Formats: sequence, structure tokens, C-alpha cells
Amino acid sequence: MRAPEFLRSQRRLSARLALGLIMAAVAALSAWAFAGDTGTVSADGTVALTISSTAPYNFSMKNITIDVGTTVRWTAQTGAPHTITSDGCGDPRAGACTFDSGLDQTISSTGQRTFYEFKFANPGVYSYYCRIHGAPGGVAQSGTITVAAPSGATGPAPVTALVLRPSASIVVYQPKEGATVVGDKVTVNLAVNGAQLRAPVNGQTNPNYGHFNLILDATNPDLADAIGGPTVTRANTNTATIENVKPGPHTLIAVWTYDNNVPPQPPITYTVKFTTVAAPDGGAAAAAPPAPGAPTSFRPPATGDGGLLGRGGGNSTNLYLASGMLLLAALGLGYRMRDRA
Ligand SMILES: [Cu+2]
Repeated sequence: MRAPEFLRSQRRLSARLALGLIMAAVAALSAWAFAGDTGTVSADGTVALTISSTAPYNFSMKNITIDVGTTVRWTAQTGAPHTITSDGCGDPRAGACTFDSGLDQTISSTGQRTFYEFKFANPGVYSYYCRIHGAPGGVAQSGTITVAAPSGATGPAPVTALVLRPSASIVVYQPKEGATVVGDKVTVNLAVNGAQLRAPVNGQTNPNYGHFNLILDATNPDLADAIGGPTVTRANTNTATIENVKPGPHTLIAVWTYDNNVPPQPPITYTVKFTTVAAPDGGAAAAAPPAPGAPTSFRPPATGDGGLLGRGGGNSTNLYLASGMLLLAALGLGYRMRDRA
């Protein structure tokens, strides 16, 4: 007998978390192996960094080591807006908010500020990121400035992405794994546990908030790239509809992102494989409401300690399930009556 769906989800999540831990450890080690680039210090004691001209944006040197008293200048190459923000400004767990160019006047080659500079007067390891394209902990557009004291001492290593990662998990209830969906519209029901859903907010990486990004049949293995691509459906509610889905097998990856649309690392995802078939009349709009006889597997998202992954009591889950089915039945009836009118 197969384990209940929520148990299998948990196992998948555990396996991913274990893999994520290993990946994060390797990433942390390689980041430190590459630290030590000294850049080019000009006569006036300034190190120049540029920001790549095309997405995915990043800094010309992610990890550099400089002497106390050196000024670092970041210069934009294109009109794309960026910020230079120390990790603690986005997540207090990462430490002090030492510098932040801010969102109100971003760094861009066509804006009023084409560069940002900061003089590092104290030894330490300063991790920073772009509020728009990165997140604290070395996620996406980010870097580290190691400022060495004359003795060579630098201080403790920065807080990693894994430590700062939101403690959220997500689950897709519909379509179910292996389901067949009739029509070219796919209704997706999903939920998050351990964080709150809200509309995207520019520049925010609060670990307690975020939204879903639904990627259908991703061709780009880089999730962060895929999120910026054409196959993504963004959702800040528990239901989303993907339209114009061609008949055939599909893979849906739901990705949880920070408010600024950047996925934490390792990513928080849930994957479902399903198949769509054309509606009998060849028409387009057969999927919502569900066609007669189609499986109506829908469970409304539990909230708070109800738990999405079986942490809560089974009875309340069944109640939710029953009320959800009733709600769907009522909706279906409503649609049918409306159709007759
Ligand atoms: Cu940026």
C-alpha cells in the first residue's frame, strides 16, 4: 500500500532538504575558496566593481578582499535598476545594516545615480546584495567584501543562505500527481505553511512573506531564470489558473519566492506531473468548473497550526476536506444554474 500523499510529500521534502544542505555546504566552501580576489586598487584607494549588463545580474567580483580604509565603487552598466545593500538591512539575523544605497534612488546607467560607493573603515566580512535581484545570504545578485585588518584578521564568516532561508514549505493539492485534466485551462490549488502569502513587494526579502511562482514545463533548469521567463504564472492567492495548456503530459513546478520574486536557496518547491486532454467538443473552456465526472480533489489550505503536512489533527483535515467538497459542489451547481438562465 502506498503511503498517504502528505507522507510522500514529506519524504520528498526531506530528501530535498538533505540535498539542499549538501549543496549549501559545497556553495559555502567554494565561496570561501574564491574569496581573496583583491581587485584593482586605484591611486585614490578605490576598488571598482561593475554590475553585469544583462540578467541574471551580478557583480563583476563576487568576493573580494581589501585593506581597511579602501573605498569600493559599484557602477551600473545598463539602465536596469540595482541597489547595494548590506545583508543586515534585509534580514536582521544577518547582522548590522551597515550600508544601503536604497530603493528610492536606484543605481542605473540612465538614472540620477550611476554608481554607489562605500568606504570600509573597519575590518570585517561584509555580505551584501541587490534588493531587486538578490537576497541576503549570498542569493542571486550578491557579494562579499572581506576587509582585513593590518594584522590580517577579518572576523567571523557571514551568515549563510541556509540559515536565513524561510522556514516555509509549499504543497500543490490540485492537479494531483498523475491526474488527467480535461480542457486547456488548469486550475492549481496550493498552499504555503510557515510563511504568509501576499502580493509581491519590490525590494523586500522578509522571510515571513512571499508568493508562488508556477512554472509549467520548465526548459531552463535554473529556477531563478525560469521565474523571470515566459512560462511563469505568479500567484499570491491559493488558487491560480494556467491557460492555453496544450494537450499532453506536463510538469508543474511551484516555487516559493520572497516578496521581491527571488527564490531562497536552496529553493522551496513542489513538483506535480499531470496530463491534459482536449475537451470533447474541442472547445477551450472546459476545465473550470470541472467537467462532469472529473475528479474534484480539492482541500482548502489549512491555516496556522492546522499544518499542511499532516502536523495537525486528522479530524480537522477531514472536516476541511468535506467542507471543500461541499463548496465545490455548490459552486458547480451555481454554474450550471447560471448556464441555464
Ligand atoms: Cu540588481
